[in-house]
Amino acid sequence: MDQERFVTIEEMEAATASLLENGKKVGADSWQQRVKNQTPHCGFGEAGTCCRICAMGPCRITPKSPRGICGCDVHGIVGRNFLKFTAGGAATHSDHGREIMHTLHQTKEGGNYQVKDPEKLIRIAHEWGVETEGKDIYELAHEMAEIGLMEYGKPFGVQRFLKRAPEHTQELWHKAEIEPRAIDREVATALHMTHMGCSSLPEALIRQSLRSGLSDGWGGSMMGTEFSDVMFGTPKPVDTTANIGVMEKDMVNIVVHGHDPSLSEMIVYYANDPEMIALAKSVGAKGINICGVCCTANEVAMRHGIPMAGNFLTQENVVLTGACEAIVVDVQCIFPALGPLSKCFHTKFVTTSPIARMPDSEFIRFSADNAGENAKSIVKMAVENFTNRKTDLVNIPNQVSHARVGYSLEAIVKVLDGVANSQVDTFGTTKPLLECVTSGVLRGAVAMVGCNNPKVRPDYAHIELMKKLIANDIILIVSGCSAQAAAKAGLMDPVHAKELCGAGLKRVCELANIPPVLHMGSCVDISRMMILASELSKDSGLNISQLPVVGCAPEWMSEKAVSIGNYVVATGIDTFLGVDPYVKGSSEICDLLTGEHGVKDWVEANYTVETDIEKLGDLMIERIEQKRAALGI
Ligand code: MSK
Repeated sequence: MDQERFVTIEEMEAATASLLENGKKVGADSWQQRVKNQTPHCGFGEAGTCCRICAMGPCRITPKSPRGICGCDVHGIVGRNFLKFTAGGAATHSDHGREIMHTLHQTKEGGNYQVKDPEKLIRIAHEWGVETEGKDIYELAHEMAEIGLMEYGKPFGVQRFLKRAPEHTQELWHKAEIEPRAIDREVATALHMTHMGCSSLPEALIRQSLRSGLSDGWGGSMMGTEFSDVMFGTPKPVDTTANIGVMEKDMVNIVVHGHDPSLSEMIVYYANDPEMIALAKSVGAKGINICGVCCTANEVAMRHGIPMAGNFLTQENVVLTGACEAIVVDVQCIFPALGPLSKCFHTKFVTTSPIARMPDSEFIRFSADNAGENAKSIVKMAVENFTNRKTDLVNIPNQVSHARVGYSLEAIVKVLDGVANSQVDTFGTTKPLLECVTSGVLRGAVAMVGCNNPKVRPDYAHIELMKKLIANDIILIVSGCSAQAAAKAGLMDPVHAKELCGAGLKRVCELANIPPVLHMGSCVDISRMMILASELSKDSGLNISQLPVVGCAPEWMSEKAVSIGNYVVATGIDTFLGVDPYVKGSSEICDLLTGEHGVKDWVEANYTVETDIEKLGDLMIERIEQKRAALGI
């Protein structure tokens, strides 16, 4: 396969168009068609002004009917909807983290799951005040898993990881009464508050939205990230490839999709099993090719250099190639459409989690106990399915970009500082990065995250904003489907992407041998960004809100993204959205989230919503320059 320097949006769209043609041959449905069927969307839903939390309604707010049957006004209704949305996202990320803790509890020497980064485990144990001396590493892992699981339901106190934040941030949280307590409690409290007859005061609903978001970012997600590193290894820079052309015509293609690395790690392991490779050859394939979609792609790319076939809105494309023997999924962001779509081809659609059951799939329940056995049987099923492939339906667009991924916090500090990753009790220092920013070589940083959304031309906002920002010497730290958009376009290519940068960022890329867009991982790994911001604050003596750093989710779509937005803002980072979070029906909620005297008074940061992508980029640059001017740099 030829690797291309840069792939344009138009080229990607042409590839998708040719895949949709493939689909037409077999009568396949597509999200593009379903968007047409669903348009126009319900105006009440879009404005957040429909209330269906009790059975007296649904109530819809109009100038003629300004209150629901219970008397709740539009601000209470929009605020409750926003909080429920947040709670859904926080529950989802945090449950992912919980699963990781259960897997950690099952680790054993020589078992399916092992401790691959004992130094990190020991470092966190010291942070949590757990004695490590004289303990077997697995004894320690199990003890830490139990303590971590208690964070979900402990009756008293606040989240352990909050202490990682600068003292000033902790004080703001305390003063605003938004410190998250037990992780599950913040989700339960949110659902209690939004029950009929409880909270309808906008300020109270938004405070709990921040608190529930914080329970995710500084609780469940952080747990998921940190202990995935402990079990599967802390990511280090590794070279890989991205875009639909990573699928191989002559190989068995297994696509892993979802979020929890506990599944994908085992699939990757068994795809390398000599017995499975021999089986693949015996059915006429050259071997087994694993590639990823969505955050699972990020997880296995960062740890094993597994190619990334696509992101959220290209998940159907992998099946449309006609060359996908199996698409194996766990949880979150999986289109139920994959079931009927797979039936149009020879593809096996394999679901593995009781959390994400779907029609038209083969369900192979995956757990830490049976992980090895079941992963092997899934790989075997895919290999045996190769002979069912219809060669006249195979269409793999030749689009592949080179990408360097794997910039965990530890890796960023190391590449920019030369600090060895072997230090047990510290991350090293972010001072070299700060010096680049203070001197103006870099103007600042943008943390770009989140999904695709058909409301935005897919990947366009991610890619065009990134190009604009790097041309202005602003470094990008990215995760989730935003990361794959960058990788597909060639913006993580360490050799060529620097050509798109301003002179300062180009120099940094050359000196550190990094791409200008740093891949920091999956959705839960936005917690890594929170720790990076905290370290920058501590190393500089500045508050997080003073740093020339902003967050951005230009194409977001999920409840998780709203939870993320809330914890990023609550951490003191101004956040820019390209899609409205169903709040425009309430001026009071909009003022609280985006005004000068709402959340900004509590946590020193707020939201900006701008659907014009060009303007969104200008606003981010303007905000970064304002922060620089305020610091006199
Ligand atoms: S997978 S939440 S579409 S980033 Fe994490 Fe992508 Fe958004 Fe899912």
